[in-house]
Amino acid sequence: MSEECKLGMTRRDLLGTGIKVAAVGGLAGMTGRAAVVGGGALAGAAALSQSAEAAGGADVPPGQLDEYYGFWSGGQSGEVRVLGLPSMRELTRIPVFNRESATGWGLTNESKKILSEGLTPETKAFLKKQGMVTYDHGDSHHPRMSYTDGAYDGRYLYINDKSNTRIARIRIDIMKTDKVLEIPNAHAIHGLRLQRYPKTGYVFCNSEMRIPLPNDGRDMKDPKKYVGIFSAVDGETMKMAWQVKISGNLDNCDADYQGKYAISTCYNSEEGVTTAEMTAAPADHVVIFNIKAIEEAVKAGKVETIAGVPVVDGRKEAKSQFTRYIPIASNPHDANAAPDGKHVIVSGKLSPTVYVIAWEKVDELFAGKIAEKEVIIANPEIGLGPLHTTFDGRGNAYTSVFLDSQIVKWNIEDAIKQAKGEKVNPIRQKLDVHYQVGHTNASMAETKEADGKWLVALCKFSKDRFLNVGPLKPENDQLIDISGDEMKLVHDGPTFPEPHDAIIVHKSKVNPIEIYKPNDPMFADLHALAKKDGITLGKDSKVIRDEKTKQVRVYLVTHAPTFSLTEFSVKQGDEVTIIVTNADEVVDLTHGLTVVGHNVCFEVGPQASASATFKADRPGVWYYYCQWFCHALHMEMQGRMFVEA
Ligand code: CUK
Ligand code: CUA
Ligand code: CA
Repeated sequence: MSEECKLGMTRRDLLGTGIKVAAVGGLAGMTGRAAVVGGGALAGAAALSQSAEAAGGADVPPGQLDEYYGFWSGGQSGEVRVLGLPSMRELTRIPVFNRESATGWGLTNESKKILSEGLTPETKAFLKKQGMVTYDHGDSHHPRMSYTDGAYDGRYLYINDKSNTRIARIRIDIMKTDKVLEIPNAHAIHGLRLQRYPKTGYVFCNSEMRIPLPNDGRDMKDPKKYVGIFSAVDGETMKMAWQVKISGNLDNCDADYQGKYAISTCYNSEEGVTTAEMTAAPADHVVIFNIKAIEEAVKAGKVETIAGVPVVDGRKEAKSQFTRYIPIASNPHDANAAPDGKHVIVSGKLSPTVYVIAWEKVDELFAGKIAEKEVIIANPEIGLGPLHTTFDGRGNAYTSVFLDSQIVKWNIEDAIKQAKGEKVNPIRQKLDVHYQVGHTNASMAETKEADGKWLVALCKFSKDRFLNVGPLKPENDQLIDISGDEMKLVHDGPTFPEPHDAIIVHKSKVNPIEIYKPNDPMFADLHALAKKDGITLGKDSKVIRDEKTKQVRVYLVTHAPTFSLTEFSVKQGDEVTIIVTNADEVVDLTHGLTVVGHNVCFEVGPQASASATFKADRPGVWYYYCQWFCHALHMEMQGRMFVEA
């Protein structure tokens, strides 16, 4: 490493070294462009200040930082997006269940390992037959950040994949996915929420579809024999903790602030398999899970073990101490725990109402003192198609109403008073959104530190709000200022399909590092490999070829703007692994490795290591280059691989 490349030196400093300032102009243009994405390009200072006024403080002028992070589900894109709020500028994307070209997610050996090691043996065998090591896509819905005592602790973000029955964990310190787990015995993980107290703790996830257990060809035509499953995963180890068999299916879920209960909604108590069957009954239910009772049964070994997971029977007919079934009008959608720690709101969907459930009544229910329906202490009418509810920490709830295309603000205490017969109207305001809103979430509302400043409405359709981009239209994530008495719409944000859900986290909770630690567990395998090869990762460059196995390992080290080896040779038919370590200790000085024509392309951040393996089967000269703008001489950062026939 050169003298100037010391820690603390900025990327801009580095870009200027040994090159005329004019060459840096391109980079200034680049950062300028990035600042506009999603934030609405504003022409001139006058437009800026006018807009800031109209935006009610939502405008974040160039050069200023946002106050909140937004973690957005990427829906069927399978990723997580990170936004700054209130500007709604997109800051980064975190590949999770998808393949990602820029970072090499799903291409590098390290990411392939993360994506495959948590799959069940049956899935691994199935994928192998397809010539794959993991799935190439995911359908992510619910991003949630880890808690300690009901507040965000900034360690992890978890998210589900409905399409392939997985969950994933993202490390907030580096904003990368570090674990992916397939949930056995389940089918399509939809609802995902976290244990809030004492900490996360469990990741609760719902199997949305019911299947025969085991799902091996038996009982296929007999849906009455299918089983619904609720799962708890240990969020630290990302291993299965336990599962509960339930009646009906499960949609969304949440957990309380005391660490006693989880709750899931069910739209298919009918246990039907067609829309007509699933909507036939006038009522469905929510299931409340007694965590302590389940833990005790697991500890005492009073479980069935299915696919290695301890499973208890919480079905209705089992009349167990594990679950209670609360009747709710037909096809409810979400259950959202209020930051007051006392209430959880279930949204009716087909019913125009929401249900207020009191956690302390749930204590009484499990103690056998009251009947199921008595845990519901209010049932205010909200509007047509209530789906999700969020909170401002001042006693108000905000429910997204899909059919009416509105966010409805209402007061929880007034709803309870109304239910007791008092003449009060809990509805505070109905605000039109554009259009057909799904999830809504407010700043810090998933925690006891809900601060009631901003709310997003994730609208499923944008219709006339944006320029036409063909048949596939963007969705519309709208930002609403909820800090005053009245909700004010301040921003329209077009998004690629399909953010189901998002959380808004104060920046004080999110503290990523700037430069990788070379001994990060992410690179442990590569350190071990290098040691076996008798070299030090990140110091030595070497080409090692095993004549017997025809395996080649090429260790490259990068120092802007060069690779430590500018050529190496392999033989046709060799299995080549290229390991790259970025030795630069400069903030934002990312390099990459692309091998032309070989499906190799990945990112290597400062002090990171990464690798990819391929078969060298095409004789000739193949260039490799750094695809990440790293230096004024970035274009020149390249080398040649000779594949000898
Ligand atoms: S679900 Cu998509 S709008 Cu998956 Cu949380 Cu309600
Ligand atoms: Cu290194 Cu571009
Ligand atoms: Ca139903």
